[in-house]
Parts: sequence; C-alpha cells; structure tokens
Amino acid sequence: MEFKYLKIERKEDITFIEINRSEALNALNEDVLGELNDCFENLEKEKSNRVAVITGQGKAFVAGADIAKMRDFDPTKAYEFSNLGQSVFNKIDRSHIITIAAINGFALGGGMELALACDIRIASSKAKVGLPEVSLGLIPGFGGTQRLVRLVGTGIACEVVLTGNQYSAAEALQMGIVNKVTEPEELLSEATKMAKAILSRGTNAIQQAKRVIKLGIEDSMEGGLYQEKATFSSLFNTQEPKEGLSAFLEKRKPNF
Ligand code: DAK
Repeated sequence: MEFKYLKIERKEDITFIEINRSEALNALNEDVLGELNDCFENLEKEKSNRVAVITGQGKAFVAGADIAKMRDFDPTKAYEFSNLGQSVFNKIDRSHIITIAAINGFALGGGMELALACDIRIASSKAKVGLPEVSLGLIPGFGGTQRLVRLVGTGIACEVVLTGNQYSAAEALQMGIVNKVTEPEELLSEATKMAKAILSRGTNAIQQAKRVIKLGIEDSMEGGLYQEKATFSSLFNTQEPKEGLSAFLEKRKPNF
C-alpha cells in the first residue's frame, strides 16, 4: 500500500501506520482522512491483519482537523466534512483489526477523536491531549462528544469539551482517557508489547471480544449480555476453544 500521508510498515504481524503531514502537524484534511479510509479498507481484506498501531510523525500525533480548510466552510460543506471524519473513525472503531493509538505528541481535536476511535491508547509522557474546538467556535465533529463520554463519563467529558483545555499525559491517565503513559523512546516498544500480547491470544476470541464490547456500549445490559452468550457459544464452532482449553490442561502454550 502506497500513500502520500501514511507510512505503513508491517513488523512481526503488527501493522504500524504513521501519519505524516509534517507541514501541518499531521492535521486531518480530506486527503489524510481518505487515505486512512483506504488503508483500513485494504487491511480488512486480509484476515492476517489483526493488530495495528497508529502514531504520528514528529511532535504531533495529529494536531486536529485542518483549521485552514475549515475556515471557508458553509453548513453543507461542514456537514460533509463531519460525515467523512465520522465514517472513517467508525470504520476504525468497528474494524475487526484491534487498534492501538501510540500518542507521541499533540492529539488535539480531530487527533484526540482519532485516538478515541482506537481500542487502546498509550501516550508518551510528552503527549498533550484535548478537544479545543470550542475555542474555535466549533464543537468536536468526528465523534468526540459521543466517544469521550462513553469512555470517561459525563463529568470528565463535559470538562474536556466545554473548557477546551489541553491535558498532559499524566492528567489524561488519571482521567481515564489513556491506558498507559511511557517515556517517549519507549512508546513504540510498549505498543508493540501490548500488540504481541493480543496477537498471542485466540484469533477469533480477540475479534469477537472487541465486537461484543463495542456492541454492548450501544445496547442495553440485557442486549449486551445476549450478544455475549451467543458469541461465547459460537466460538465453539471453531477449533480455538478446544486448543486453548487443551493447552491449559496439558500445561503447554496454545497454538492458535
Ligand atoms: N490545522 C492546520 N494547520 C495546523 C494545525 C491544524 N489543526 N495545527 C497546526 N498547524 C500548522 C500551523 O499552522 C503551523 O503552520 P505554519 O505556520 O508553519 O505554516 C504548523 O502546523 C506548526 O504549528 P505551530 O507553529 O503552531 O506549532 P507549535 O509547536 O507552536 O504549536 C500546537 C503546536 C499544536 C499547540 C498549535 O499548532 C495548535 O494549537 N494547533 C491547533 C490545535 C487545534 O486547535 N486543534 C483542533 C483543531 S479543530 C467538524 C469537523 C471536525 C472538527 C470540528 C467540527 N464539523 C465539520 C462540524 C474538528 C475540529 C478540530 O480538530
């Protein structure tokens, strides 16, 4: 896969996606969003793509949606742009591929929304996160108002969205926005370690677990529990539980 703004590398079964639009701190315009869409569409065709790490080049993860681009929007154009961003981030959120955001620097506005669309967030101690849209007379438009509240609850989501403040990695950890903070030079190795742990587990199990977790957020407790038992049961149509359970009883590593 060749892209102008994305550098894709596959190492040890992990796909690394680096956003590289350095002249604008990796800000998201239609081209970058289009490439992210095409990248996931391609990765999803291949079952062996199971875990992806998304990061940014330089001092930013992504510094937001492209401010220069948005200045001349009318309501129709704004709706189309929001629709494009939401559909790309939904694709990432709902993908069978498990995604880890390795937040190397500024993850602001659309950048934080991209990180929120990923399944797991690891931040460098130098990262800064926030949703500054209200300081530009906007609201988050790529899913931030909805994903953040589901992740951290209404109180923290209201603080982040309504103040537009930026938060350090340590603050983001305390608020439950990121899973983990590492030294900058250890960011990718920590993401790799987490990716490898996931890759070592049952292939169907990890994909179905992600699917059920995400379905459950949208559903009632009852609906989510139904999905859980139906999926738990359907895994027994595959060889994975047999192998996993036998390996435990035979005191060996499973070979999924
Ligand atoms: N868009 C475009 N260019 C950007 C940018 C961005 N978001 N962020 C930075 N840049 C550009 C700068 O303009 C500068 O370009 P030159 O002047 O060199 O040509 C270059 O990147 C380097 O930036 P700085 O010189 O500012 O770098 P500093 O280290 O001094 O500062 C910073 C870094 C990240 C603190 C600062 O650049 C900054 O505050 N950037 C803006 C951050 C921000 O406000 N992000 C949120 C954007 S709003 C919606 C759809 C989507 C959204 C909302 C609604 N609908 C359609 C309804 C989403 C909105 C957003 O994401």
